[in-house]
Amino acid sequence: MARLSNLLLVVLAAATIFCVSADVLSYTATFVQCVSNASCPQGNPGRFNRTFALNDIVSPNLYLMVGDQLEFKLAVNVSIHPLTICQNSPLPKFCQGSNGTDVLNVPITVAGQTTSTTFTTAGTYYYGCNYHPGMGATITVFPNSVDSSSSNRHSKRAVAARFGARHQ
Ligand SMILES: [Cu+2]
Repeated sequence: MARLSNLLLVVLAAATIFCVSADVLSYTATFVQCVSNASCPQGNPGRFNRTFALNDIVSPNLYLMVGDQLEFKLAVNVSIHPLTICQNSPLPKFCQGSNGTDVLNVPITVAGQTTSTTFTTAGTYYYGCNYHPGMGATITVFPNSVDSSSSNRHSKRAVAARFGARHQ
């Protein structure tokens, strides 16, 4: 019986640590003007000169920790620009043409829609338009190491906060 309660304590402690370390980073996404070879992401088609903005910041790179959930809330209709989160996308595609196992969320096109993904592995990921290149940016997911509660983790968080993420 004592052994069982010890096990329960360990499980509870692990769950608590996980809850503390994992965040939901929620962004409101819009689709805005950008300037070719300046504020537009690499590869952006000149005929559009538009890209996604997250919390009014033009296509920011995002920084997350393993276990974090990334959530996009679309505030505008983007019928021909499905907002997608993906992996294995060569630059400057930012998810253009991604399908199958490379798409990590349900792409969204209608104002009011929400979509998300939870990152379980460290690495480089992307978000952007599923149909066109250069309409997104990179997502860097850092390993959630034992010492991740150190200043290193806080500095990564500070970077994320600078880009207006709302931590829940
Ligand atoms: Cu597009």
